[in-house]
Amino acid sequence: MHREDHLRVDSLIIGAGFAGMYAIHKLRKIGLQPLAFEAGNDVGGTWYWNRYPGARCDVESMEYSYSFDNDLQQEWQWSERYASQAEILRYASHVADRFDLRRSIRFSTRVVAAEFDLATDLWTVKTDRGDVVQARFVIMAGGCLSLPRMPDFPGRDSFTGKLYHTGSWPHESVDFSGLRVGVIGTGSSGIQVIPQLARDAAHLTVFQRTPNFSLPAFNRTSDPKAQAWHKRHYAQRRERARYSAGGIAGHPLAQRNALDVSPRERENEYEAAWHRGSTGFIRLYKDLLVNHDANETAAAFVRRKIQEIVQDPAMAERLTPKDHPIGTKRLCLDTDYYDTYNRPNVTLVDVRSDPIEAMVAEGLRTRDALHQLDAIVFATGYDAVTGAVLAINFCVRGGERLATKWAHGPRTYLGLMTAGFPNLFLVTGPGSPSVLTNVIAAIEQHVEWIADCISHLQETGVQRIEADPAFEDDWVAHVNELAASMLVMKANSWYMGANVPGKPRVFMPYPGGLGTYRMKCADVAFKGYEGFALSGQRTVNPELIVSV
Ligand code: NA7
Repeated sequence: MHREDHLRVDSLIIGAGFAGMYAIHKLRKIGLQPLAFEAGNDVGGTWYWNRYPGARCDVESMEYSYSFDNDLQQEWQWSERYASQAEILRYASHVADRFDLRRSIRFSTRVVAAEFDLATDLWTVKTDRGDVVQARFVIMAGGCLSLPRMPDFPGRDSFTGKLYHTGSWPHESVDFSGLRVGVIGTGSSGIQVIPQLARDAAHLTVFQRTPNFSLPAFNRTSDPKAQAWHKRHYAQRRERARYSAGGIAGHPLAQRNALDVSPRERENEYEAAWHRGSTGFIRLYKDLLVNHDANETAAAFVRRKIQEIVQDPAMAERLTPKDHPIGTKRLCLDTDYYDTYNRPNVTLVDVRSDPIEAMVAEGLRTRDALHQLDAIVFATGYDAVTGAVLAINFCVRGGERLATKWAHGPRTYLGLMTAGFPNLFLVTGPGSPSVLTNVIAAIEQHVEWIADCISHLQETGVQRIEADPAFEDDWVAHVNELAASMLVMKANSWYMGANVPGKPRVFMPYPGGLGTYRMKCADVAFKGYEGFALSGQRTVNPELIVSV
């Protein structure tokens, strides 16, 4: 038990996933003594919770890793092209050991509320274990995909079998052999877990609402020569990633429009890109994410592939996405996903034509059938981007609650701060590139900007920073305009909050690309933190800051 009562720290970090871990390291570097609260009992965030069979990153390991320390990136060896959850968690643990991060983290502790006092310029942060800590700065690093969503089907408690959610999977291994298993959801998590469960279970029933586009990952054991080459070129590769749209050096830099290329050449290029096994597929041409006809050439190619792989034409038809342009929902990478539907022990239920009506003792009842199940796996996603932020009662003493301010959708300046809530920094917040990029690259950019900003405040003796509402309005408008000019608005995606009933439909991430965004943030800092109000001279005696 580690209850902290009325401790005061210079900086408090919420979450010890990749964002929180780097924030601890970086803030220490500028002389702060941060304290972090983490709900899990170890580091890793998403990779701590998502332990479901088949969980794997869809960004190549050489890129989905920290770039801030050259020794770390040179010494760590990745065993596969796309790392498994277990390997990424080992990496997170290694980083925590290497930089001695755990001494600043209080585990198994969830932040529940945070209140800012305008009189003292301090946040008071409360946890579910009774801690009460005051902090000058709060850094929200709770992740974009960390609040699992479980649809509220009638009769959920009456089901007598086992229930799982991919986003909060048990730590002990789960044995599905001989069982009748149901999976609800065919997003990235469903697409990864389904082939694994089909192999293990006696029978697998997939409940699909929207078919998704997925490409084969062509995952493989790392080639030592390729890894050595990559390491020799890390400096250039990382720099290229930092200024790329998706934070990934290996993605193609599109030079042409799909519609300017002959159908035969395009087909050849799609075929080659398919075999490269990368979400870079959608960056092959400049117009794929902005022009419907261009997008349709790529979508049609993938639809044909699905029809080729899935042997039963009726099944193939049900698996073929038609209601959204390719890449406007997260493009999935899989291992044997479509082929899984050729197995005799797999059934696909289209819950649009045959909706789930209730959970019952024996399984799931849809309009047309009773599906008898021993276990149900919810792969139903998250209250994404804003869920973890709004799960904490952020408020200003005697003033507004963040939940009220964001009732019609999140509002931030640069995704970094929200007006009216001083000294609260968001890592990969709504309005920043976050989930549209290699998230570790986005995290590094944010944490570095925040650390530079706090450093500047410390040096100039300023104790309060907050976003100017007018700049925030302009930023929100800018993000909306960008999104409106792209095809992303044409999908009912979790980027839009469309998967959570009642959630405002707002395109949440910044779709202009990490490189462009990075330059905007740097420019704002260069101009003396343009669009932020800096105020208040330091009044708190630094000696009151307690070591943690
Ligand atoms: P996603 O991508 O949000 O996928 C959730 C899936 O669950 C999706 O197919 C949903 O269908 C389906 N779903 C959600 N609610 C229901 C109900 N009520 N009935 C039937 N089906 C439902 O979450 P993931 O965990 O797969 O992936 C999230 C991100 O994590 C991923 O993009 C990577 O970045 C890592 P829908 O499409 O909404 O019709």
